[in-house]
Amino acid sequence: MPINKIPTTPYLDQRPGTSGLRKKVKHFQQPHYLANFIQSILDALDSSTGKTLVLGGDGRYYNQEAIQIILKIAAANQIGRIIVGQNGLFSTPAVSCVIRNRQAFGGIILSASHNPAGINGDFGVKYNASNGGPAPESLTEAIYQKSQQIQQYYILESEDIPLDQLGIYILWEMTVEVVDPIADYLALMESLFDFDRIKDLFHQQGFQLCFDAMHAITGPYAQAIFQHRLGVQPGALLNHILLPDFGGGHPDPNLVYAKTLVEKMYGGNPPDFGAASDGDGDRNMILGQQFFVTPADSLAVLAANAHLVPGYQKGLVGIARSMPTSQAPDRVAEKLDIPCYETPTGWKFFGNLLDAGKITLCGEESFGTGANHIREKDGLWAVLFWLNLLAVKKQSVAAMVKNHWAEYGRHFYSRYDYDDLPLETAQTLMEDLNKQLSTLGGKQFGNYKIYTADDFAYQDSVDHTITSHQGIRLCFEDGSRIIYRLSGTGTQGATLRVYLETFALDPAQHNQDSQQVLSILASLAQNLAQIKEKAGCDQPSVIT
Ligand code: VG1
Ligand code: CO
Repeated sequence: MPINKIPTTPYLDQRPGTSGLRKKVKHFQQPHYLANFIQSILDALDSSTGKTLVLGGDGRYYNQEAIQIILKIAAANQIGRIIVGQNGLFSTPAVSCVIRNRQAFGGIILSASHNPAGINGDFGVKYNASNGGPAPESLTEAIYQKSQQIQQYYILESEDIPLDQLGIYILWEMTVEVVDPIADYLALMESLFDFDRIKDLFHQQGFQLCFDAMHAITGPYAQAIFQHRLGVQPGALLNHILLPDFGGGHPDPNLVYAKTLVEKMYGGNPPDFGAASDGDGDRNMILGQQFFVTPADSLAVLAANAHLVPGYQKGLVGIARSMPTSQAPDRVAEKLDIPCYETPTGWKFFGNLLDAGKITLCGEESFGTGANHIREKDGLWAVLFWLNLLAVKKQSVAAMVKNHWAEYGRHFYSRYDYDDLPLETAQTLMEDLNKQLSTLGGKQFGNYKIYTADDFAYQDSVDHTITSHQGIRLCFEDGSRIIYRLSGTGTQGATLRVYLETFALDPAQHNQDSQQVLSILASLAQNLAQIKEKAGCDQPSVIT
């Protein structure tokens, strides 16, 4: 079979962001755009000849075509074997699981995660290393450098592989194994959680579940796990049919975008437990009856109760959270007398800590929770963890969280996103904030006094690399914080994220509304950064 060497020229915009390369579908469909990036990944890898890669995506528009292109480029570049999910599908956590299970060299995930899909939506490509986790910064930078020098790529001329049929195929010298994308993942979940007990919760105790797959990749996984394995009634699943445009929705599981689920959980006669996941299945939102669990509270509750679940009964070695995530998990770590690490935003920073056995659980405010079973955040894992705990504790979600607050205090938390800002405006705003940093320390604003203000830099405790400019952090004497950073996952203009946090120990204050509690801090955040003056925004685009 002939291998074609295709001459090409670099695209200047192929630097991966927080989680891989994300662009509009049409941008990816430009001549050679995808091929350039895939060739750059393969060029950046050390000796990938003959090795095994895992490949799959969240099923969004362009997934199928992209997989066929990638298979042919991989074959032409002497990859030994590719394990691809049936129909080209794999959730992000499942790719991580399969890389680890089958000792693959790495994996390629096709997804733009929580970004909308469809012909006018977004597409993305991410490389994961042999630990199953997102490529570290050194590798994403090397990929980018290759993409800037690329002059040709290699591609096999051949027929497409029938991805709908399980089996083994040969593409020139490369083996393509089309596998069930759910089996390995389900087996891993069964090894961590007490499925019989969860089944019992549904069948003996009449516990009602509602899971919203947002027409994305967790649809088929939820059907296999909740319906077929745990026997919940089909009506418990919302939007579980995977569609290439994710039903036109925004596959981000939060109170704004998971509207149908939220209405159900806050309406009359709600189910006991509600949950949703994002486009590629690594995020989760947890709801009780008329009750929302913030992601940081969720991580804190899971950490405090982990010993009740089979996979974690030996206890935790440590936990980690991203810097803008609330400090609720820190309090649990303190009580458990284990370390709590603070990392920059993005799952890649947890990898070294997990590999070195320094942490068991970790999470981010952006609805990401995970553990050492894989090297990605894991939406359905978090849902199963909650279900297992609820089955053991026999309490409602709200009761569990409120009891947690009574013991540890409550961190009121919210994130304000200002979308679609001109890049320059957003960058100037951040630079101006940076210039103020040296004068902010010690300043008093009403009841809030800043004790430290900095531009967050992180030193990895394993490889000692330093990552700077990870967000502007204003820390107040009473434990409150305001954090500003720019998103690294958008595909259009810039998104400014403002994170707000304040703490109340006294249970008498715990039932207040978080927006109300945070309102003074919110105006302070807007004034200090002059968001209205500089960006012309009266209100954030999304509040979570
Ligand atoms: C966002 C979140 C971050 C998360 C990342 C990828 O990044 O804030 O916490 O790790 O998305 O999540 P940013 O740079 O836009 O703030 V996923 O589920 O989109 O892969
Ligand atoms: Co995601």
